[in-house]
Amino acid sequence: MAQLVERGSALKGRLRDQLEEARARTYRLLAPVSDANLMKQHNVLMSPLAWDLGHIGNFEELWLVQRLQGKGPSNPQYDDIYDAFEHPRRTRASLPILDRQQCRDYLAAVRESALQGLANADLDSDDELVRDGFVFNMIIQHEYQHNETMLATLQLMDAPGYRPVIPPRRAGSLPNQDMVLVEAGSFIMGTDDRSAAYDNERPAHEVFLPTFWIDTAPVSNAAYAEFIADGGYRRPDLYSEAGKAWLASAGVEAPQFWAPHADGWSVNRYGYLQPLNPREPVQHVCYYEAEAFARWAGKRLPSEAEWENAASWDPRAGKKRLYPWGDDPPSSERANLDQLGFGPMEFGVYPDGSSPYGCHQMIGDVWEWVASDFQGYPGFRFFPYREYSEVFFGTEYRMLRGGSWATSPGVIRNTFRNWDYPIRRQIFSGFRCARDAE
Ligand code: AVJ
Ligand code: FE
Repeated sequence: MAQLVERGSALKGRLRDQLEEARARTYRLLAPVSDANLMKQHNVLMSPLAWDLGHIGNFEELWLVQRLQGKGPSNPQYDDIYDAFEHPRRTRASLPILDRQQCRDYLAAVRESALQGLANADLDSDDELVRDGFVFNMIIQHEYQHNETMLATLQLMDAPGYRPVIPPRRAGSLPNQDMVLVEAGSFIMGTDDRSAAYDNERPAHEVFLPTFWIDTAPVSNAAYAEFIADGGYRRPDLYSEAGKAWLASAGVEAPQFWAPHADGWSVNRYGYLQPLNPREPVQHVCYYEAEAFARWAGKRLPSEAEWENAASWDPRAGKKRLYPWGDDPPSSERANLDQLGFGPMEFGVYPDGSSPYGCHQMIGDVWEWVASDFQGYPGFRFFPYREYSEVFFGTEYRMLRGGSWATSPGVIRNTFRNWDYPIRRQIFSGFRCARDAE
């Protein structure tokens, strides 16, 4: 019993620290943003940043104050304004959202009560909402996910709206386009973890996959520029039917934020032009561009199961890993995560981050489009609310795996599933390719 109690209080300490750390990150990201820019809708695809901020607080209130402690709403209007389903992103600027100071006060009041809820919670209880800290982990991960959404919004602001301090980068190399062979066999997809994993990652289940090849690295800017030079945007035959329709209507000829100049490409990062780095993974491509590149290269996109197998399965041990390198949490030696690098890293800088199959940079740098739509795993049960995953199941979305530089280490793992419309490019999305074995 003593051990259980100690485990409980150590876990509570960790949850409290992470709640505070997520909040500190939120405010750090928003600190350089003017009050006017915080309230403004910078792009129809994104919320005003102040909406994200208020929504972070309201989501915490709904779960850690109202649901967990049975308290009434601090202001019923907030539960409406910050309901993502009631108000699509493009309409959020016309809502009576709270300004910076009002948000600060609201979030602080909610947090005070939430921490009281944590102090009183029985993390060993039979209630699966609180057992092992599930609902607290959910709130922490929710704030991290909105941090990434805010980073996408910040990038869509006109200069001089946001000037990130970009840390020096380690020098990598130009990736070769090597592939590794994954022999036919079964692996365990998903997880049964009930403390941090989302409902859509569960349950763990066996999946058989025929032999396939997969790229050891995400597709580089260099390779992608070759695809463009070879007419990648002028050859509808490379695109799927849906991809052709996208190509015809989108009127684009490069990834989002690329700008042509006399002898090559620049990229617009946070409103400032930089030379395109050929050694970095390509980012800001939509699913259809990824699909077309793969066809051009004589390859295809991996399925979700192939991606997870290549990232997580240790065939010699017959065991699954939480991260490509093992079960240790991410560190800056192994993956480019954490939201403050403001871009992907060059190839080869994470030799210790590769998976047992030898795939690099599967976690961090860029989200990787995979050729699957969003379905629940066999035996899926929504928990704790249908609107996290279940309402998005179907063929409208495509999956993304592995997280990006803008993802927090606290909300990424081999089993984590992200999804978006296949036309979306403002997210930090790239891809790697796969191929059937002959
Ligand atoms: C998992 C990234 C698709 O942003 O719509 C945030 C995460 N869910 N608040 C989204 C989420 C509720 C979600 N994605
Ligand atoms: Fe949300």
